[in-house]
Amino acid sequence: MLKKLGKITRVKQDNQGRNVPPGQYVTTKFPILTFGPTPKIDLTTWRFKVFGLVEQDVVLDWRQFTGLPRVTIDAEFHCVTQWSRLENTWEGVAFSELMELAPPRPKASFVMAHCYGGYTTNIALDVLQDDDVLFAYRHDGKPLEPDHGGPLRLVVPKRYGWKSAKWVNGIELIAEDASGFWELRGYHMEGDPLKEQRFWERPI
Ligand SMILES: Nc1nc2c(c(=O)[nH]1)N[C@H]1C(S)=C(S)[C@@H](COP(=O)(O)O)O[C@H]1N2
Ligand SMILES: [Mo]
Repeated sequence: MLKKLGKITRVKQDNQGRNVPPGQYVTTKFPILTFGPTPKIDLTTWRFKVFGLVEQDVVLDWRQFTGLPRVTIDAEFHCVTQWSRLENTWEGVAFSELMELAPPRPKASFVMAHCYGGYTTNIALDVLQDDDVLFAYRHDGKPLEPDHGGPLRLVVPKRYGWKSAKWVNGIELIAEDASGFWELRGYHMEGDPLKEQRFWERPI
């Protein structure tokens, strides 16, 4: 039995039989979840940098970035505040494309994503090497809206939404895991929705 809760429905599977991670509610809306204001970004000065433990640093401007091969990915989006938006079509550049331009050095095991506005988040490199991870500039057939991270955001479908860094302007490859913005404030280092890795486990 599905229990109706206003416009959202608490489900183990949605009405098309898709599995929903534990503790999540399905919504077809696309809420905006941001700490702080949406940064104003000028595409003429926009830059994206791959740095840290890579064979060579790479800096791309908007024309160069959008000139990279484009991929389209259908993916679920799960926010730690418990909403899941199951149908999203993202278009952009595969994470692996950037790793071909700036190959990771052997010691690189984690990535810190950096954003306009100062937000950061950490993700294991092997998670990002999954073929559903991309830097997206379009969502559901339209240019990505500024409030949703436009011009460019990271999308990591197999992690809670806070790992999908909006207004991303760089990725730093690092050897040891380190906490990003929310991870410093109690969010889980890995954030796998299927394992309900929401917050730190702390003794009471
Ligand atoms: N730069 C930046 N990226 C961010 C955030 C943020 O506050 N700043 N919030 C995160 C959180 S908690 C979630 S759930 C998703 C929400 O994306 P949306 O606003 O497009 O729904 O963005 C993530 N990326
Ligand atoms: Mo979130």
